[in-house]
Amino acid sequence: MHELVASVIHWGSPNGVTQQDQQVSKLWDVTYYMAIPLGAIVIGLIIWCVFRYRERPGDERIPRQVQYHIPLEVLYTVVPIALVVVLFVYTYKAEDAEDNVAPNPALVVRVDAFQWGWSFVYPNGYQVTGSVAEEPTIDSTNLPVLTLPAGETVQINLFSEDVNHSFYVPAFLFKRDAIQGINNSFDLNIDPSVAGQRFIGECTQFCGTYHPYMRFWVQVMPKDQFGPWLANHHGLSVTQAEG
Ligand SMILES: [Cu+2]
Repeated sequence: MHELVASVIHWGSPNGVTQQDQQVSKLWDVTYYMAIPLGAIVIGLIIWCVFRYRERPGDERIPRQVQYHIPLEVLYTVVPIALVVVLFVYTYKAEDAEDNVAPNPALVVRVDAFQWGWSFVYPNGYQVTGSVAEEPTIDSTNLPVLTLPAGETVQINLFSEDVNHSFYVPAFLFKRDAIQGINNSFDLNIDPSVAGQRFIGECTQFCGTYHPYMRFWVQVMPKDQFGPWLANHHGLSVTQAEG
């Protein structure tokens, strides 16, 4: 409950935990800093006009008709264009930060989305597959776990085995669609300060009956522990039912 309250009173964008999401966070902030004064001006003008220029009893004059007020027209053309340009620049920067994959990632993980679950495959053959149980429950915490190191470049190669799904981790301020036949790649550099924590992930493309249960955990591991941990799981295959 206190998390819900904190998220409501928190100012600005939620805090992301990856290097890539910094630009997304900035875009979010800029949008709010522009939208709030703009909304205040528009709503303020409406309220002012409604009261100041309302029709009074017995007053049937038509108000003064204004046409071709050049300064006003320039203002309401230039201001929106400027706002859109600013949003475009920040959007471009955010997209760019997410889409640029580093040439030499420290780790590459293949992620397959399917109806209904996830499979995570590591370069040494370690594979985690979690699928929704016969009778899933939304409260389940028994979800497939994607374990990732903090402080290193991790490349995710995202695939779908059937219909369209979407890989979404709210704490990364980022999601990407998983589309059959397409390899969508992206990088994650998770902040070392969140090592040891886990974050919920979910599918955000409606993909059929059990779509809402298609969730997973991202477990963040300190960089030095990750290597030995992964070596320990060499060639292992873990299957679990969630729910
Ligand atoms: Cu899905």
